[in-house]
Amino acid sequence: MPSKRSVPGVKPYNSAAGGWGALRATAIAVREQMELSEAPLLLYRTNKPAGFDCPGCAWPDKAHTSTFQFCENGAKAVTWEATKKRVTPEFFGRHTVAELLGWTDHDLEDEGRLTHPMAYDAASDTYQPVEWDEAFARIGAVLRALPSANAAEFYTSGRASNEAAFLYQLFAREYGTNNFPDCSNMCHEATSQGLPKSIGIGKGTVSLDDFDHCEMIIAIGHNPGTNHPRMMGTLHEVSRRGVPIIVFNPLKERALERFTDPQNPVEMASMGSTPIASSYYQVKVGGDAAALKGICKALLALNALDHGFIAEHTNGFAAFAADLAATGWAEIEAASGLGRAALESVAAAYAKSNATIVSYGMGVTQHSKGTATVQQIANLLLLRGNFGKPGAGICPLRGHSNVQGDRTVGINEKPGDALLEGIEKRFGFAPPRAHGHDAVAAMQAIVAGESKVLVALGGNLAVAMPDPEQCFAAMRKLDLAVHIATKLNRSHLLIGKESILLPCLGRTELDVQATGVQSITVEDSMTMVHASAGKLPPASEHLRSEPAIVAGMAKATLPGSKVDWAGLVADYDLIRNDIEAVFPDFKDYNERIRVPGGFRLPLPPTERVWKTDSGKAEFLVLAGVEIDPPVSAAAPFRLTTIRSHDQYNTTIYGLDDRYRGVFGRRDVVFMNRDDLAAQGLEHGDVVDIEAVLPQTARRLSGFTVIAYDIAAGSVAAYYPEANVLVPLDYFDAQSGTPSYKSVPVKISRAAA
Ligand SMILES: Nc1nc2c(c(=O)[nH]1)N[C@H]1C(S)=C(S)[C@@H](COP(=O)(O)OP(=O)(O)OC[C@H]3O[C@@H](n4cnc5c(=O)[nH]c(N)nc54)[C@H](O)[C@@H]3O)O[C@H]1N2
Ligand SMILES: Nc1nc2c(c(=O)[nH]1)N[C@H]1C(S)=C(S)[C@@H](COP(=O)(O)OP(=O)(O)OC[C@H]3O[C@@H](n4cnc5c(=O)[nH]c(N)nc54)[C@H](O)[C@@H]3O)O[C@H]1N2
Ligand SMILES: [Mo]
Repeated sequence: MPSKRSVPGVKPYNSAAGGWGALRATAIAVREQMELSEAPLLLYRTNKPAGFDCPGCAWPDKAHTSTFQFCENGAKAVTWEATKKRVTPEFFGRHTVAELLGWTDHDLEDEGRLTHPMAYDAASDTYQPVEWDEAFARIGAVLRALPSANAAEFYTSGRASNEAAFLYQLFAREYGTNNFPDCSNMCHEATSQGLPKSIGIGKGTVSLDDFDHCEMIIAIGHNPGTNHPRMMGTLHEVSRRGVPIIVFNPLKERALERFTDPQNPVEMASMGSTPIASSYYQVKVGGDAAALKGICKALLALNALDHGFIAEHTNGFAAFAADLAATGWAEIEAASGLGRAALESVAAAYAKSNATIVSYGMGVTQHSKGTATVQQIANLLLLRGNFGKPGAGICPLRGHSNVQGDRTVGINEKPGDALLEGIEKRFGFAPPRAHGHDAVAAMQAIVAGESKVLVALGGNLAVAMPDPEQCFAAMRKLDLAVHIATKLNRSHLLIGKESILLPCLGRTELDVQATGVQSITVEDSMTMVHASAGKLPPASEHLRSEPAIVAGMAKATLPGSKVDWAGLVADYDLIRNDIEAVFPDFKDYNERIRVPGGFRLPLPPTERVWKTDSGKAEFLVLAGVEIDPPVSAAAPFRLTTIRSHDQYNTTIYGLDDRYRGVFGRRDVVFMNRDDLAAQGLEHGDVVDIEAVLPQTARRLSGFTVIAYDIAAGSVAAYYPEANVLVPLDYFDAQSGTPSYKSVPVKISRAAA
């Protein structure tokens, strides 16, 4: 949308996504972080059978044969880790923690890779080098002195391998707690909690092959051009097959409109592109459940159901249909922002498709009723039997590259009996049974002064969570924080009594242990488990692998441990044998990961087997259409928080958001042109954004409002800058996921 007023750093982007711009950005990422000579080989090894798994996203690759070199945001993730820049003890000697706290998130991480274990020294307000054994001994001493193991929190960010995550949960459970806050709690927990009740497993059911056979895709609330870049190749192929792709997204996202595949020589040479969405519905923020109910209601009216499937495989249809009958079109239209005719046309197209995939991301999960909304997607698919047949199924787009695997191997604050019994049988200790903390509960326990130690296997918890004011203050109340990390971030600088930074190997790096070179394994969004082995020399000789660091902490904490920590670290095959013993689904684990592409874990719904209480798939009713607290005259807009093209969660690679036409800045709020006019505002005005919720007042000042093609009544700003507007206790009660994408706000011209 062109505007007459020129706003610094805002310039409409008129091309297709991908294409030469993506190649140019890849080259810049390589140049800024690496020596050019190494980069081509490194990018070539990404997602190859003998190479390493891209830490950028969890989208699978066909037998790991992709020409990954062309994935712009994958290249950013890889080069950011494989950078030549270093954060050494000398760096920490030169900068106090107080000074570093004044740096931006981008500047902190851009200093490069951590090289040495460090411990905070209060007298000088600096991190000082420490020997590994001394660090482990200190961690062990503090953990052993805690009055209860439940006063410690063991956070996992989803880059950790299956091997690291398995050892980590084993350590925490032998120590005595199920406190496993996890990045998944901020992300796809609505999927993990919602889908088991619907279809018996909290994971997606499609495989890449299904995209070759589908007759329709409905894509809800995800931005693959930025966040699942390798999915663009798949969508490009599907679109060229003539398959309808129906998008629900409040913002016009360029990659969902049209895309030039850098791997397509003809498109590249001719400056051509392929349309992606066949229809693009700008649903209101938080309006997806209403839209889904509308499509289901229209489908019932068309009588285009798979009655045989419903009768044989499902429960609860009558109650579901009754609720739809009682839900009026007026309320559906008001909540979704979409007209009845539009939703009826989606239903008509859906009725014609014999195999439909619904994909979705954070636009669905990060709402007060995210779990129930995920279940509405399952309902829609069940109506036409879209499980257990080629080309059909549900496709949650996972976040971190191994977040799904971490959960599979035991990072779970509410462990089931099978897991607990499996551990007891294999290792001979009785793990705790009481449920532990998820991410919000962990932070609340730290705020309350009940939890005193935080161990973080990766991530940037305090910045990723809602409400930095509370979370930052909470971190400063800890007796001890331990951060296992590749790069420096703000969570490391929020220091209580003691803080220890343990630098680890990344995916790209060679991992050599006592028995030789090791590989790790990960599980992608489609439940494929495969090996990953880095080849680069480690960023520093002092780095240790994540499994080795976890084992080091465990040995120092648990003198009488039943686990042979040193033996497991010497040979990761032995860790995989233990995983297989605890989780029978990993049968022949070591043999099967030696096959290129790895293997698929069982997914019962693909065989129309439903591991629910009833043994059937369940239609689950979401009463009403509002999934979030309603907006009001006092707070007429609903704010969603999103990722720019140049960031990976809290890692800010750069300040551009190319496809949305924002350059060199992140202090903007996207708003519909009519809404701007109605507020008496103009494109480029400086505004204050105020969250209006029963909790304390929150304000973000000095943001620039820009006119954007976004649904009326919806506004968007970047995460993590906008996290100050999200209260810590504002979350989906069923899954604990913060409602990051649903803050009622008012927007007013900034006071002069
Ligand atoms: N390059 C890169 N890759 C990443 C990440 C990254 O930060 N950078 N993060 C990784 C992680 S951990 C995750 S979880 C995923 C995140 O991947 P996505 O789910 O794609 O992430 P978001 O940017 O949070 O939001 C996605 C989309 O939801 C839309 N949206 C917002 N609110 C709503 C709503 O109420 N309804 C609907 N229908 N849509 C809405 C936004 O306009 C945006 O297009 O990506 C992973 N991959
Ligand atoms: N407002 C708002 N907030 C959100 C979201 C949102 O959409 N809106 N999204 C949420 C989501 S989906 C997620 S997943 C969370 C993300 O939360 P986290 O996973 O906690 O955050 P990241 O930014 O991915 O973590 C970055 C840090 O991980 C470390 N790191 C990188 N690679 C490795 C590695 O290989 N090993 C180890 N040990 N450390 C490594 C680096 O030190 C880096 O600084 O944020 C959530 N917060
Ligand atoms: Mo995520």
